[in-house]
Amino acid sequence: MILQEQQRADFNKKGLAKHQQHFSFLANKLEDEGVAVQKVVDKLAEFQVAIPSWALGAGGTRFGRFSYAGEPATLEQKLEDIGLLHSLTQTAGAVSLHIPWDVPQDYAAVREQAATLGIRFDAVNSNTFQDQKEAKESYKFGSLSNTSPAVREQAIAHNLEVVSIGEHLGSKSLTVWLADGSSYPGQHNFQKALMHTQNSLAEIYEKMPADWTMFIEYKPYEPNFYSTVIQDWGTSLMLANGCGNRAFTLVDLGHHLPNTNIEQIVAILMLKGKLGGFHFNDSKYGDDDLTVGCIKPYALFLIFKELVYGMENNAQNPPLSWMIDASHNLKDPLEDLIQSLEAIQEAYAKALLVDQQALEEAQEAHDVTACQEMLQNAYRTDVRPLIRQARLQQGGVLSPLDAYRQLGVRRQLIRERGLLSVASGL
Ligand code: RM4
Ligand code: MN
Ligand code: MN
Repeated sequence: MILQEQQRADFNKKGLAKHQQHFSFLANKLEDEGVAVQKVVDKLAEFQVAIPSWALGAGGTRFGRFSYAGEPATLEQKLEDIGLLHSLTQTAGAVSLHIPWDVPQDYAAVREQAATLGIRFDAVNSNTFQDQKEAKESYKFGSLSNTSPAVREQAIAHNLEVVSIGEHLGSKSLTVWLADGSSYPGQHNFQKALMHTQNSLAEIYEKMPADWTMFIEYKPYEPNFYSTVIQDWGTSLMLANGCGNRAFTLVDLGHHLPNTNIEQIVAILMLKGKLGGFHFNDSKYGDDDLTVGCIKPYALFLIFKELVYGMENNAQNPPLSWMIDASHNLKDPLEDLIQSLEAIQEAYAKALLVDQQALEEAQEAHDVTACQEMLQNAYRTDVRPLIRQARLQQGGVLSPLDAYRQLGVRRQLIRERGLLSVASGL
């Protein structure tokens, strides 16, 4: 299914006058306060977030998985869904493939389909947290950190295969997330596990093409419950430094212990030029993978404030690879992704409203109250007219969720794919 330009334009007609009224009211107010509104709108229009190839179907929990009617059964259908999402929001112009869940059969065809839909291939992700059919070695006791050289070799070879798949598609980076760790005291020699991981990552790094980057993800616990080899950003940074200047840390919002100050982590990594990737989701307790912004929108804004500061001040840090890493267990995956993209744009827009120079002056004057007020004022602004304006400018729709429902997208997908289609992935 493809949404035609005309369908989007017809949808927009209904809300256009109201939008223009809201936008000009907000734009005037912000311009009076010294905000360069068009610049903010352009930044919002440019911002693109990759969708993981597994996110178009239902996720699951360790207790079960309930497929979502009409979910995509093939990579082509997954790309089709991202195309729908992108045509509505104009913010999902990239896909992040997870291998071996989504190995393309026909590279040329997949490349062409993505290009037609305006989607580029962002980081490719390896998977050494599950055993693959007919694999010689098992990852039950770890992959890149395993005590067995044969297992480590298999895991290294898999990562390199993922890189070569990515090369066919124009990807330029590899994301490594390891489930490696231990569940019982005494099970692991912490030092050896880290050393093996460092050496394995270095081997992958050395063999990647010279224009590729590596993102190293960390996570404090789960699936192991006593220790994780790459448990925190410090360990990830250490490993990235050990590999070289094309290896970076990846921050996944759900991969922190409760109440961790993620914005500070982001700031320090960008200062060091070492923040490469960023995964969005939200959580109440652990790595809950809930819709972005549904639980802690203010925390997300504070994180974005540091991201914006870093993007404006830290030339030593590369442009980031953004990805939504949320799992959809209850809601329509496409609706859930629309909500996540909206929350990301909202937090980003609010962060762009912060007058960084005035904030710096207040910080230097030790005017704590003023500092707090500046952040809260930006956060309390209803920025949705700016986001709608950015979408409109790019050919998207004013309200993606309403358009999705009114145009009957899911109904049409069910008609095409049936009620019982099953997506590969989580
Ligand atoms: C992990 C991690 C990775 C994601 C997998 C599926 O928790 O967040 O980024 O690719 O899940
Ligand atoms: Mn992640
Ligand atoms: Mn995760």
